[in-house]
Amino acid sequence: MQASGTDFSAQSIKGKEAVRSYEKELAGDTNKSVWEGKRRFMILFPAIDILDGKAVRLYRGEKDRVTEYGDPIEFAEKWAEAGAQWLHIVDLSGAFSGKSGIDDVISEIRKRVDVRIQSGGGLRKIEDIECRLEAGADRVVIGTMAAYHPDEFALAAYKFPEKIVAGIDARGGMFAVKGWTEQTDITAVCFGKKCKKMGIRHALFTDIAKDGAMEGVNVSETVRMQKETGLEVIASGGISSLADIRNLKESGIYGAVLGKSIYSGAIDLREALELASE
Ligand code: AMZ
Repeated sequence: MQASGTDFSAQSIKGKEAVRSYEKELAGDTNKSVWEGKRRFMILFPAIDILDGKAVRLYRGEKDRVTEYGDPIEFAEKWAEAGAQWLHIVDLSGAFSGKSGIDDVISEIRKRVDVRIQSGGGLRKIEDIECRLEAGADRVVIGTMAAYHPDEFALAAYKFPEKIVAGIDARGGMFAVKGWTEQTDITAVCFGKKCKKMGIRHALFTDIAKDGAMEGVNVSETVRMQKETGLEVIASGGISSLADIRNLKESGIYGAVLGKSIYSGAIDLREALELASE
């Protein structure tokens, strides 16, 4: 896909520098609570969820309620051209099967697009994490491994504290795993607190009931997660309007994943990025 408009690329470079210096600033002061300072902007993560090689959206994470959109690499180019600084790339096949399988797609995106990548789904061993990072991911999202292989997860957190994003997927407040087909008996907040103690700084918080439903984001639970755990939380699931983005930003939330809203056209990514970086 071709870039559309030179003005925007200038804006995009400026945006990139701003995100990087802001992140550096935060990284240099890890003990400072995110609530102590006013957040200047929120990072938006366009999502590319990959099922059987195609970019898709699921309704509430259900494998059978799928909408196909096309080639993941084309969407990576499209979202980067709109000015995204980060992509959120999920291996849904991997999340269901437990086998990591999109490293080649990540390398290809890395080659073609100047964008940072956060990626998860099916990363169940330290070697899976290492391969995804080597393929070009900047951060990896880990959920199931924390529940099933807690020692290995703790080791991963020790080795890559800045690169691990805690994948906190919640159904009815409880941590859900294995493509959201299994429920653990640990609360989402409790899991988040454990991750914070292990030195992890970022979390992706998904309210499963909202995901792909286009009914709005669960702002109060996202805020509670960020406040109670001290993690930098990325909201995911249900964001369907610019008002959702404004609410999250005004609540001091670190980031937000945009899925169905940008695929369906309900949100224009450029407008959303502008709003998030105002
Ligand atoms: O939609 C789903 N059913 C789904 C999904 N989007 N299941 C898992 N995931 C995502 C999580 C997280 O980013 O939001 O996969 C990642 C966790 O994968 P794993 O394999 O570490 O539990």
